[in-house]
Amino acid sequence: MIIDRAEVIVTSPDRNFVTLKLTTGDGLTGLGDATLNGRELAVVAYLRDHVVPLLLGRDAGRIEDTWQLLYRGAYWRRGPVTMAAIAAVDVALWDIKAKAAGMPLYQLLGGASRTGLLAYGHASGSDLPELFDSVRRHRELGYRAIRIQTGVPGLKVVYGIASNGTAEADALPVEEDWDTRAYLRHLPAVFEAVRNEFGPELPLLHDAHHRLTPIQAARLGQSLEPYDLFWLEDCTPAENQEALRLVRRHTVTPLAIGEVFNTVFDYQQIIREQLIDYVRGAVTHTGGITHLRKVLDFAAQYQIKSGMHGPADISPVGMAAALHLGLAIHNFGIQEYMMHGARTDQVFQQSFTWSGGLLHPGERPGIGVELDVDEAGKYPYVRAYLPYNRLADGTVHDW
Ligand code: CS2
Ligand code: MG
Repeated sequence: MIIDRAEVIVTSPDRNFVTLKLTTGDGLTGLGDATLNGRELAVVAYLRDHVVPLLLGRDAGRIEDTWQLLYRGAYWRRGPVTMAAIAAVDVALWDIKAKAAGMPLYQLLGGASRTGLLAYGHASGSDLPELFDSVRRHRELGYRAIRIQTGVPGLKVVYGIASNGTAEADALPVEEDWDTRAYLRHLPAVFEAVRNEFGPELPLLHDAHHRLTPIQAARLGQSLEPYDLFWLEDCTPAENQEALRLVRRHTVTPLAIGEVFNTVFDYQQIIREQLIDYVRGAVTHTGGITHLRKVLDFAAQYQIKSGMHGPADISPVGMAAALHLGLAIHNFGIQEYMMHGARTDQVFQQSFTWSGGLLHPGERPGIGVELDVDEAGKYPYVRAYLPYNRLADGTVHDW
């Protein structure tokens, strides 16, 4: 099982995806997702220029050793670009190992701890009727848990609508507007209306997307308590971990954090002090199966569960890796699941199933995803950025 080919494939069927494909001398292939939304080509360069030369000739079976070599051997540690590249190598190696064993990856990770993974989707609308329609559509699609995002009176856009970025060759980031006080006034009434319409059973989630100060987050968590949220996500910018102590003192609304984290070190304080309830890390952005598993095992000691990031900018390869890990661990909480577009599903042939609101990675050996290189070649990279926010006075704000 010597690695003798490593290709970095960039394709943009519905949006940009970066995939690492490793091939061994005996013909086994493994895929890893290296997509970093809006910064895709930085990971491509890191892989092609710095990582691929280290992989050729190595034993594909030595997953932990390869991980440590790429992490420690670089000297410059952590960071989203590095960790996305390491994640892609790691998942590709697990894919190869599981194929060599003739097993779906979750079996190598310890076997299934459940029959399927509860998943949530994104409902959004600029006003209540639009939001209710979106919730109903998600329920028709089978979702048994739903994230609620809504327009705020006076603001131009609704955060939470999936976008593929601006698909023009010379695209620049879109500017959005933000007003925290208007948002805090508006949101509790939205959740009250959703609860009245859809009843007490439906698990509801909300993402504040790093926009609040600690005291604003504390107030929001408190004001949403009557509506029994499954979680409030990214209530404050995650860099300031101590901020969560203040939030926790004031609210029992469960908190989810971590989609922009890359390593266990980012979680050290918030797990040890039990400042969160769900770990939002994605396999793709947290150093792969090898590293995210360590984060989740650490979290398990504190009854903190997984809530892996699963937006459409994580490719089907990254999603498949998440499903195998989520099926195997004991402390699975929920999986975010936004369906990919039809072109993406043609480029990436997948084995996962979606039934009764539950995801399952399927029984194909490996992670269960194959990349159709000819299809991928039809969709070249398109420059695309995430949007950013400005307040009414022009100040740049967290998006
Ligand atoms: C969001 C994401 O899914 C989520 O919770 O926060 O849509 C996020 O904005 C994007 O994945 C960024 O790439
Ligand atoms: Mg989020």
